[in-house]
Amino acid sequence: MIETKTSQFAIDVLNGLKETPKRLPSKYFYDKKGDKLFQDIMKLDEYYLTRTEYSIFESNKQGILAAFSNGVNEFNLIEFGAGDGYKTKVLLRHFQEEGAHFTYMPIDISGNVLRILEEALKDEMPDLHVQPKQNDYFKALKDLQDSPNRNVVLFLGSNIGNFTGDQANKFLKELNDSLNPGDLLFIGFDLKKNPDVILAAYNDSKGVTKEFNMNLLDRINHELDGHFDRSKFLHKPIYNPMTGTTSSFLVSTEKQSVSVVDETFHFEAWEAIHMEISQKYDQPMIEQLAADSGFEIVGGFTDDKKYFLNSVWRK
Ligand code: AVJ
Repeated sequence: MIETKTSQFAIDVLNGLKETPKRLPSKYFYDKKGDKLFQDIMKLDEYYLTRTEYSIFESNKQGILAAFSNGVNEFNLIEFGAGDGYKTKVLLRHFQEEGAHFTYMPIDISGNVLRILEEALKDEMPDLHVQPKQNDYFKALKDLQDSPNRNVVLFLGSNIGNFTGDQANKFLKELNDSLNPGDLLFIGFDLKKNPDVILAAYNDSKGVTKEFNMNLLDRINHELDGHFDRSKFLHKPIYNPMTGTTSSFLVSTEKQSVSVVDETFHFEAWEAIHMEISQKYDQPMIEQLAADSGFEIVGGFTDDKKYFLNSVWRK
């Protein structure tokens, strides 16, 4: 399908390529092929994030339920960007076994993802109360401000890491505005660690992450009548231990012109396109983020190696 010049995807891609330095928004990685590639990334030996967060849930499911249900009879468990629910199911299963009163509300922009998840849950946990919401995250939350139950928002997988500091602040402030006092945010942070471990997660030996980045060029070619030749770009991730930012770039190996929709973009040899950031955090950064957005940190769960942290925030 060729989209029109006025689709949000077209606007964001054209604007990004006009900027200096050039950039492409990583949120567009996730088309059908991109979803599949991210599933593959999560299974890579080098990609420790998913496995680590899963193990945190396995080891702390009792403590996590205690944090969520503390002082209330019933809660809404709202997940931003639920995906296939692989990690969340550990919690859902445990909460059910413990007889907790809650409704699971996965939110996603993609109705497709939600339908697949709902079917799987019906099969695996027939007694679970599931209320999927196909909506913008904040619009879905606004409806829940009238709920008598505590809202507990899950924002897992270090998805916050794709935001710049300013974007994360804005997002968390808006989230805080959409909650009631006493509501909780359960948020996953990938922590600063040995830079070699971090870099390997974004520069895997099988080249799946490279494919994940290159796929956006293919998507632009298919959907926006683009003419990127991926053999003329290198995938280059870097990690800055000072700032905790992993950045990934596609670097043009030669001087070239690439047309997209009806515009032409010039690349100098070795000019880079900024593709994605994956922010790594330390304790002071997390405390700052919580304070700036009006939350109080009331708990946290980590793994033995302190690779990842699931932090519990209260409005
Ligand atoms: C989905 C944002 C958590 O940044 O680690 C994985 C996406 N990018 N490999 C991450 C991603 C390259 C991932 N998040």
